[in-house]
Amino acid sequence: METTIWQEYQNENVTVLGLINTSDQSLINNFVAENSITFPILFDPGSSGGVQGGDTYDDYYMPNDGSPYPRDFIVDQEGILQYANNEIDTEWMMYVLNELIGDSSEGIAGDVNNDGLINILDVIQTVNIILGANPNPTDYELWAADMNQDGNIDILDIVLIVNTILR
Ligand SMILES: [Ca+2]
Ligand SMILES: [Ca+2]
Repeated sequence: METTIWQEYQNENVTVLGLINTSDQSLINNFVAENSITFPILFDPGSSGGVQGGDTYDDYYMPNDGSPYPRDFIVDQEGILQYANNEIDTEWMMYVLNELIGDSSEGIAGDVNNDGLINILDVIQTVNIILGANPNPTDYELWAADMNQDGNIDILDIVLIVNTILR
């Protein structure tokens, strides 16, 4: 969590919060020190003080056959839960995060329909966005169509996509 998620994504407006189900500050301090954690760790009100229970723990409880591994959740920009797991799966977490932040490494600028090729279909998709024929373009489509990354999708981007095709 520290290295794979927090170190990699903190500059992508991703916030990592730990929530430990104890109100015992020394337990939290030990955990932070032992694991070299730099993201914020909150404690769970309602815990009796040992590592058990707590208001948030109870609200988000997911059975996991007694595994000591904690639960991981990803909440999107709208406050909607997009991921919940009671086993560690950083690959899956990275996939979800990349989808949410529209990580450019997941696609090619100009490949608006995300089929791995830049061709006339992408020009058509971009024209559709400009003309409003695609009234709800996805974050990925908006990113891929904005070839010059100026925040607008317009004829300049079409020219750049066509240039890429003709190159
Ligand atoms: Ca394409
Ligand atoms: Ca543009």
